[in-house]
Amino acid sequence: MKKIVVFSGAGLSAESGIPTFRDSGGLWEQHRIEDVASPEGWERNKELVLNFYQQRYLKSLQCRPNPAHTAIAQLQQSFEVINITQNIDTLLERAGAQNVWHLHGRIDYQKCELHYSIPPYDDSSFSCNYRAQIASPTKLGDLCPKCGSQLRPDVVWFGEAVDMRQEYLDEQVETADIFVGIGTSAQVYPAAGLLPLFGRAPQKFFIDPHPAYDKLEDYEVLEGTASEQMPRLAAMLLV
Ligand code: BJW
Repeated sequence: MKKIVVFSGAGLSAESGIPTFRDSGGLWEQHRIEDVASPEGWERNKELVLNFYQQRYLKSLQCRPNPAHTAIAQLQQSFEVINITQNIDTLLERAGAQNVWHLHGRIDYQKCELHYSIPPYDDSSFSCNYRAQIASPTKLGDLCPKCGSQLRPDVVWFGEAVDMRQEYLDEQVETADIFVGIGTSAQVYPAAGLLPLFGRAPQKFFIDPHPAYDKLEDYEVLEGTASEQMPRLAAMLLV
């Protein structure tokens, strides 16, 4: 089976009703990154941060996978499909995608606020490794059952380590037959650093209505929204 690696950003879920970050009207126009997406913001005002993620958790429950998520899952009929996503929503999984690696965490998990990690990200590198799926949003006063510290959303804020699992990612880079980048401004590192690595894949596509990634010379750029272009691409690949 040929292998397709799909690297996604917020644009993949935009048409499901989940706002992007940097588009006009995006999340970072309405919230200060240093208040809601940094360890310093968390130390200053945990309730504000928890409210921000509570709203996003509840919103994500109302949203449904769009035709792009479904098309990506359908590719599994004929390909090995690896999803590497920057998104914290679980719409790919809800569409039926089986291999999904969340670089920036998951909205439906919580972890201990002491869950700081440094490479190589094995259990020994965590001060407290408590992490669990949630059925309701984390609130101030919800404490870690292991160490008694405040619980927080299982997401990666600026200045925090991204779990890159280098060996796993290197393997995907080396073995990808087809690479699809979709709905990302490619501004946030180290995630965006994967794009040049996947430039080695024999066939490459990039889907975005306003592609901002600046090394697209040898990509087939499908300019348009995820739900327009991804089903078309999947139909073409599945023939
Ligand atoms: C559509 C569409 C439709 C719209 N269809 N498409 C190297 C150089 C410079 C800086 C750095 C560097 N390396 C690290 C840094 C610092 C920093 C960074 O990258 N800063 C840059 C902004 C300059 N990175 C970090 O701090 C990272 N950590 C780190 O480096 O740690 C080092 C360390 C090592 C060891 C020990 C300790 C520390 C962490 C980054 C964490 C990012 N977190 C966030 C929040 C996650 C939780 C949450 O969701 O709240 O992740 S920020 C936000 O940006 C979120 C996203 O995953 C990420 C990427 O955004 P994305 O997905 O690209 O969205 P947008 O909005 O930017 O773009 C949307 C795109 O969709 C656009 O192109 C639209 O056109 C398109 N679109 N509608 C298809 N319908």
